Amino acid sequence: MATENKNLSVYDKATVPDAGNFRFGIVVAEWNEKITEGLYQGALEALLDCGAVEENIVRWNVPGSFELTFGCKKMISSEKVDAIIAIGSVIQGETKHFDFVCSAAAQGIKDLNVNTDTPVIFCVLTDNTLQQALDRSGGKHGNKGTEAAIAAIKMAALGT
Ligand code: DLZ
Repeated sequence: MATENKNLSVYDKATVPDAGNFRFGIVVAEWNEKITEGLYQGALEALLDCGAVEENIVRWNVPGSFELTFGCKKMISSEKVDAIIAIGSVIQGETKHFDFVCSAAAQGIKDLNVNTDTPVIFCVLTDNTLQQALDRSGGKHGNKGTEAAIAAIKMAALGT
């Protein structure tokens, strides 16, 4: 199904493992704060809806999406979490920064998934406009944070 036709907030709870036994990390980039806070709320609500306990959800902030990899890496080494959701929003501007930040975040998070035993979910919106980001962080296309939370629960449960 094409991304623009998919509502990111829709999930079938019957297919999601109980999140009650897991501890989750959420690393949130402060750039484009309105968007990343919307993503965070979507992720938090879905984790709680699927049985996660609030005390078992730890949140850290980092300045921008470029710093998500380091934030997640430090969280893996200092907090005992079963899965991490990396939240960011990169919006195309006038400069080539967009390409560098997107590719650094994607590559960095991919590397963590290859090199560590803690799954890190890529909840980074990469949009051309602010409106597209709003549409996917609690707007007309739902919330990518919700989708990321369901992925985090499924990955935490993998192999248990
Ligand atoms: C510098 C920058 C720019 C231009 N755009 C974004 C963005 O759209 N989203 C985002 O999360 N971060 C952006 N940043 C900041 C970088 O991620 C990073 O925080 C700085 O370059 C400092 O390393």
